[in-house]
Amino acid sequence: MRRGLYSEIVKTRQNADQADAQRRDRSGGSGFATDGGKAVVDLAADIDAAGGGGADEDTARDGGEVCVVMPTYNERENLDPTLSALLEWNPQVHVLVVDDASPDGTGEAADAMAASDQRVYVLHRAGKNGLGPAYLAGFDWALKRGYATLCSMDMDGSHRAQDLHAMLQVLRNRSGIDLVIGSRRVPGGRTEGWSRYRNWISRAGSWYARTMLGLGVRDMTSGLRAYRAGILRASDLRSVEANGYVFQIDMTRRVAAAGGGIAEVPIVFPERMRGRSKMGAGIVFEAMWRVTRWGMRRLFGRGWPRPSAYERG
Ligand SMILES: Nc1nc2c(ncn2[C@@H]2O[C@H](COP(=O)(O)OP(=O)(O)O)[C@@H](O)[C@H]2O)c(=O)[nH]1
Ligand SMILES: [Mg+2]
Repeated sequence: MRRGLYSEIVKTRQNADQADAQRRDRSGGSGFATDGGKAVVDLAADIDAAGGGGADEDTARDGGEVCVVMPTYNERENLDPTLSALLEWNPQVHVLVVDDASPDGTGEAADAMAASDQRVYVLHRAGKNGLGPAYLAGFDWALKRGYATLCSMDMDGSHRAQDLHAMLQVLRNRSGIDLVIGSRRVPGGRTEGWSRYRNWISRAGSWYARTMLGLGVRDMTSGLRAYRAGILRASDLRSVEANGYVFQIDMTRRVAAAGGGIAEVPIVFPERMRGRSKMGAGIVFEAMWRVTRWGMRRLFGRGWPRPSAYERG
């Protein structure tokens, strides 16, 4: 078992200071500890194969229950290695590739994989329309088909199959958890191949979102996640407007607002090896203004700016 694995369970409105205090209280042993009714859990006991060999018998219990939604835009060369590793570590999951008519033929390559592997499905969309809408279309597809667990994962090699395996074990073993976030920002989690500057920007962004939204989650923008279907159904996805990676922040606050329990499990996040990032200045700007707007509304009341349908409801 990997040492030092831990996570925090973050309940609605628990703030970052409380989470820090709780983490200090915990003396580093495994098992379960509580502080003032708010649970802080060492999840190492739930993760028995992370960092080890391939899939174990636990994954067999996923049995067609889990759908991993993977948005793609120009990821043809990443498709085969990423899906192979995913299905080797998690042989019972199903995968939905959501492709926005990639010019490099990712969609056709995914179709070919779907034809030879019954666990793989492809959703074709008309054109590049952003990460948020791609995830929403994928979640809608999977919820309609009755999957109990829906995951999100990038197709660029930055999200490791073994980390998802560990996260699914936590979701399966902890009944109070509705969302498991693969986190670069809890002990044991890290990025690889990032400059100090990029790490700083990423940390500052998560700190800003955490503070503005009053949530204790350390890695707000991570896209490697596992949700229980029920919490997604309770989170009114129709009103989501977020387009870029701020989608992940929006989903975090919606799960918290719906009363969902959130756990962060450490992951290693290597830089993509092939292809190009689609992140640009517009996506960063969108994250800034949306988080600021949500935070202002939280801090100064529901009247300003005008609430969206979701927030009114
Ligand atoms: N369907 C779809 N997928 C996208 C879009 N933008 C990014 N992706 C995919 O989302 C994942 C993360 O994107 P990436 O460019 O790596 O973002 P970064 O990790 O923030 O640099 C990758 O699998 C991309 O192919 C989009 O507009 N539509
Ligand atoms: Mg990436």
